[in-house]
Amino acid sequence: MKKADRIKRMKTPKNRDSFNGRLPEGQVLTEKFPILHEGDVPTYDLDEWSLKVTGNVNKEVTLTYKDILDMPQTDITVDIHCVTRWSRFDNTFTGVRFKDFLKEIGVEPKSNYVMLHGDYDYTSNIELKDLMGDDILLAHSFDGKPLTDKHGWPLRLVVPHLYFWKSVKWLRGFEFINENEPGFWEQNGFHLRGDPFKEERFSGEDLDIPEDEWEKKEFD
Ligand SMILES: Nc1nc2c(c(=O)[nH]1)N[C@H]1C(S)=C(S)[C@@H](COP(=O)(O)O)O[C@H]1N2
Ligand SMILES: [Mo]
Repeated sequence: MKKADRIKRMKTPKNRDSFNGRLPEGQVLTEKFPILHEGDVPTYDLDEWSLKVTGNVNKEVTLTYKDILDMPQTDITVDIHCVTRWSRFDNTFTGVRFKDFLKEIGVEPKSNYVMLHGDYDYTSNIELKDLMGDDILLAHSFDGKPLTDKHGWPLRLVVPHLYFWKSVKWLRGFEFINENEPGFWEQNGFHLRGDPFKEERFSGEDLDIPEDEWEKKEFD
């Protein structure tokens, strides 16, 4: 069964503790850290790695990994919520705040929408205003240690206030676009924005869903 269909058919968890509203409706708490993605885990030569900022901006920029590590660093401790119904509390990530990143590179956005790009060919759309909060991080570390390759090393985005499919692993680019266009999962049955506290899981349209990432369960 396809992913969105399968999640739609899952029983909504009952008698759940909402932890005073901290756990969104329809979610279950986990202490493990599930690993979920489409396709293969990339391998990198950091000398060849780059992060690009392109599209409707005052200037396009290409950054090295050192550029990122030289920027002001922030720790965040946040709850994360996956559309497949697991949530995990108190995850500590280290990296560069997106809003600090923009300032550091001197980029002025000329549009309000961003297509996030990750390897290999993963995309997710997001509104610029959803990137500007204090908790939005270009993260290289988890729990004080470099991210594992499966969790997105060398760099992943962390957008804790939206479902975790927006938190692009193996992040390679921010493309400023003029209209809000759907990324990979958003084209495949999932909501354009994805706020877990509003249960914005599905697009409501009847679309073909690609292979279920949840079939190959893995944790660490
Ligand atoms: N590049 C890339 N990033 C991705 C994905 C992907 O397939 N490719 N999957 C997303 C989805 S659907 C989820 S739930 C989270 C999972 O992150 P985790 O494996 O660290 O738990 O990564 C997101 N980021
Ligand atoms: Mo996911």
